[in-house]
Amino acid sequence: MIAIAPNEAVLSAALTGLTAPQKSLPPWLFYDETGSQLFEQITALPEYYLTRTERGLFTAHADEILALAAQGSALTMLELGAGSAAKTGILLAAAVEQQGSVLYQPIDISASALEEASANITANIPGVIVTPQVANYITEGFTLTRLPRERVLALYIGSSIGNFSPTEAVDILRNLRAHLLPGDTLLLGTDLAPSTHKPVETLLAAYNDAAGITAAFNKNILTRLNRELDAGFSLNCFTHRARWNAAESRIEMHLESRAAQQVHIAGQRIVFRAGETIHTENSYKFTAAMLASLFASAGFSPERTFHSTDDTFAVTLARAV
Ligand code: AVJ
Repeated sequence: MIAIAPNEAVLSAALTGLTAPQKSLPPWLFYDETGSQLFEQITALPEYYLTRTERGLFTAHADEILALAAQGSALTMLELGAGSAAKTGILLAAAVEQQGSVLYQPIDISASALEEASANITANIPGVIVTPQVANYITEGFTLTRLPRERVLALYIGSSIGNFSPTEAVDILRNLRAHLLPGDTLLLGTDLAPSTHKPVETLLAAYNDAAGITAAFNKNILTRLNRELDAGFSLNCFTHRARWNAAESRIEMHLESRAAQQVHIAGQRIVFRAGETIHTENSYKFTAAMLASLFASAGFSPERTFHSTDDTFAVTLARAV
């Protein structure tokens, strides 16, 4: 076998996370080619209501969202964590309808997902000019191209922001805000906290589907570390777990070690007790108060929130102030 120098970001994330008292891995590690494909499969699962609910909101309100964002100007669209950009097509098609053509600047950590997104959009929505950027928008930053007299509509949809703690989320939106001018807008998609009409069971099922796709998505992080860091995890020695953490208002995904075991990464021994977990993801679920505080802290003023008819998911248009 040929030794390939490991990706430094992957190695350092793995060592940092797996040597802490509560072992963890950052969720961006999910999105290698297989992980991005598994996530696409998740978005089509009956239990995973988030994607189809947000798509319904875009279908119902695209024109109103764009009119509010544009205020009579033309728009350019930036998207953080675009992935396959399947839902974005609805907004892009509406923008082409309104202004003839639109510059679309998707950013994603997965090159394969972005290539697919660009090819799909270019083929299916003439009038969209796509300028993809492969980047980890958290650690690397990104560039925004601004055309004369155009306003920017930044998309951060799919409840991607839910992966981050409240302070990290503020930092991400502040950093985005720094790229924008007053009058530009952010469209933020957020999954909502449990309520009388949204039982916790609905949330848990969305992260522990009957077909086992979410379990495969979670375990793929170990497959990736085996491949890229020669880690030697046995996948069947770990169980997928989804938990509701009410105090933090988040779903947590963990990989639970079924037995005492150890692996080695770059010469470092990682020891697991039976029942010990690797915390792989947080998925925050938002209340109105959480949303209000997030926007206020990041320099945005929310102008309109569109709730799904079942009130499980919301998209908010907020203006940079
Ligand atoms: C892409 C972060 C929005 O938290 O719902 C799906 C990722 N994890 N199933 C989410 C995910 C497990 C997803 N986000």
